Amino acid sequence: MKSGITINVICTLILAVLNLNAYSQADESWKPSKETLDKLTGNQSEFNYFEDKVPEYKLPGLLVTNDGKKVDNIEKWEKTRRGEILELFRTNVYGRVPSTKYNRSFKLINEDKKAMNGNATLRQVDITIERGGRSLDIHLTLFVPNNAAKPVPAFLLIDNRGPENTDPERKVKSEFWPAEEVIARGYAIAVFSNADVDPDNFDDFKNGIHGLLDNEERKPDSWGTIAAWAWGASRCLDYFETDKDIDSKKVAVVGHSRGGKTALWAAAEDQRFAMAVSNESGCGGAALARRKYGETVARINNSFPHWFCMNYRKWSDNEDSMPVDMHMLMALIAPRAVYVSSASDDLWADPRGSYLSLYYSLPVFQLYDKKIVLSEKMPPLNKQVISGKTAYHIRDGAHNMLLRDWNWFMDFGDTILK
Ligand code: GTR
Repeated sequence: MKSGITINVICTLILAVLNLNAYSQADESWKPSKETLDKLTGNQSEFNYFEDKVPEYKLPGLLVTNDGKKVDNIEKWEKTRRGEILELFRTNVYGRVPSTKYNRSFKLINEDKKAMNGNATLRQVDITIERGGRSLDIHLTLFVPNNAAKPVPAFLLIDNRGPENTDPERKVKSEFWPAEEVIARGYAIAVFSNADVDPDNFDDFKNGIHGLLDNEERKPDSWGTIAAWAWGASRCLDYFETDKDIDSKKVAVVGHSRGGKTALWAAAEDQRFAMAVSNESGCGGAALARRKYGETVARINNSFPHWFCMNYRKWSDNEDSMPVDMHMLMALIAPRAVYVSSASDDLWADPRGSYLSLYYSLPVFQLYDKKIVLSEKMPPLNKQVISGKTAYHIRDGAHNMLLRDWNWFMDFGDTILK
């Protein structure tokens, strides 16, 4: 009898320990698996993927003006520092949109009030940008839920993958733009192709919107292709302002990878966006440049010479002299909402550096809401972290944007946009 009790107690203890382990393992801070590291570093990669090889760095001050004055309230942030940082990003990273005048018009090309088996209304709208007899069309596809009180909040995807992910007829479905699932949760979902605004190749800025709006010779701070795509997202928002079914004050701009870099810049430049979602955006997006982990500034300038302004090349192998780092880009979105997400195998995009960028931007979010706090520790795998207007997750798996990511975006959206 006695030994029965002892065995019971031992079993209970073992179970408790196992349980504890299961719990603590699930909640452990994410770090790259050995397998992933081996795969990436097997051939002696020229890029760093090891946390202990990240150099020491000092981030530029968020809350000190260019002439050294302390910024300790919302007024000083909004009147002085925010504008300074925005200018620093225009000059040194993405470039400046020209002030060229143009005409903009919207044309409803197709409407189907019984799309998605009657669950949604489809609208296809051409946004025409015209100047001096030449023009360019941004083709916007929009689904609005039929069974939801209007106006509804919306997710707008900057699509960098191609039309097979965004079929308006819904014959082909893709998790990259999971329209049915977003509609089921009471949001409108929209998309435009980045290539409509500017083709994703280096042609000396002759084609796309650059060819239409650039006047003079290009300058070191003339807009690059990411700035052009971000500008395109704002033109879609112009349309939403005219569509009575859409709550244009509650639009989240979403992007993956190069699109994720663009989503952050779009929300920084255009304060009408209520939220930015930056999925696996990495270098030139969410990831802190000074960590030099995965993709570097030199590498991105070499591989994609059209994405940034020419001044950005000054920071190739010279990240520590750059007057900004990406925590300042996050801060430009405050007090609006920002979602950063990563994938566990996608070390190229530096998950840790992307999270830290959000973390180091918090002093600005906290000017508006002291209750916003995140731990400096990396969040666990597959567990969303939300604090006020900031959110993060790291999903297991490869570089991609999946329904699982979207579900987390919408969970956060429910706390911000509804
Ligand atoms: C990669 C690039 C990344 C990222 C990615 C993508 O080749 O190095 O910065 O933007 O493309 O957009 O899929």
